[in-house]
Amino acid sequence: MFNRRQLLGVGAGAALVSSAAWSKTSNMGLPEAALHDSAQMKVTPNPTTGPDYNPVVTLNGWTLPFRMNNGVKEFHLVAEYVEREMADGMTAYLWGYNGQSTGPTIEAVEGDRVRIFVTNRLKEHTTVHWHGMILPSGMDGVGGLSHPGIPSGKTYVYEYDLIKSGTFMYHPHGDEMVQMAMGMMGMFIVHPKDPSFMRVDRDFVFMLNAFDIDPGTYVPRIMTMTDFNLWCWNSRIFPDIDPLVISKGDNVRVRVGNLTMTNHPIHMHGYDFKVSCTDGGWVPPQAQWPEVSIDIPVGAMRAFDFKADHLGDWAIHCHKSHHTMNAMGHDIPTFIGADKSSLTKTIRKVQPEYMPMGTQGMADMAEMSMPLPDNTIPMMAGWGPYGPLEMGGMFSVVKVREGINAGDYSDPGWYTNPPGEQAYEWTGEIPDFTKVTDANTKITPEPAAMKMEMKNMKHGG
Ligand SMILES: [Cu+2]
Repeated sequence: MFNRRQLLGVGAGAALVSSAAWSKTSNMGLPEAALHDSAQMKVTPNPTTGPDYNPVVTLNGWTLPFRMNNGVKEFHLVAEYVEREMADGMTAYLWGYNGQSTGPTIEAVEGDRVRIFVTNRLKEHTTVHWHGMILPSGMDGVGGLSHPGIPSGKTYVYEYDLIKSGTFMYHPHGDEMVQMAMGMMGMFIVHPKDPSFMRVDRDFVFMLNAFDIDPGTYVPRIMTMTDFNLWCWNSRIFPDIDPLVISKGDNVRVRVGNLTMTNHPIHMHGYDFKVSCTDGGWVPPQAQWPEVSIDIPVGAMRAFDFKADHLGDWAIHCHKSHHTMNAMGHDIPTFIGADKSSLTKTIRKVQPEYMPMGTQGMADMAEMSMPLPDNTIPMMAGWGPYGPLEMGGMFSVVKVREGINAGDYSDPGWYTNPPGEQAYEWTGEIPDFTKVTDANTKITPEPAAMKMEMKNMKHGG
């Protein structure tokens, strides 16, 4: 424990350092705290100062503007309470930065000196940790270790040199469990100083995050550890995650950060791709390895690159199938193969419209619009050109088209498959299926292990 003298000593030292820093930074006052209060994607124009780079595109997000002050790139992050439309019909009361959760993407260039003002508008202290960055220990943002927590209402200044390019994140390291469960996080992209190094035409970025919000409520349950019901990209769920719009022939990068409490194997259809960047930095071209799914570990970032040679609408999603569902209760009994006919008769005596569901699978849940509580969306949602997609959560569509202008990310609609390039129904003769047993009417045989156990019980074993 600290004694009073040590506390005073630390306080006095900190005050000295901050007043020296202040004399360097005060001449322009605080930079404007830019605000973005919707989930509308905002495309960042190319830089007009410093080395050229191709700005990233944040799905359902935006990039925080900066100003130059004597050669230092200055940003202003505001930690605050926000409302996030997670999908049409579902809003959450979260904590975030500059109007939204997830927070804005910060973009800068290798070699930049950045000065990031962090204003705390929460009612408890916070900090910002710059995840993956190589920086001075006192700038690392671990409350109580690197510096005191930023008290409510105060502004702290983080200032350091960006000595390496790559894909990074930021998040609080003060009451971290609560503040991250409430949605405080964002991506930090550092572009290479050499504009031609690892350059791509389209550079998408999103954060994997998760919430547990009961249907009809607005505030996440912060004590949930694994059993979340909303699996998000940038605090957004399918069908309202932006598509990844690409012009045929583009070189494309997708960068993903994971601040959930489990790993997510992100799978993209129609392509193989190469892993180009990890938490630690760029993967040299000769060491890049091909994948069609890339596991994003907890607290990690991965980027993968591909050349968009294949036209079409290609699904991109987490391959844990429960993570492409919305607002799903996980303690629903399984009805596969169950005979609900007598139960249905009983229920229909009091509720004539009752429909038995789930005995042949759960696809019927996506086709029927059932009454829902306010402020939630169905667990399987989204309609495509050929019917329900039966997806939710961590799912979007990569849309590769001919001749999309650089900088245009607007949704081109659904892909029209050329003649002869779509699965079709067989209309010739089909064999007689009457002798084939319907698996769902068969009584499931008791597994051997269960039989053994029952036998043991009978024998008192
Ligand atoms: Cu997942």
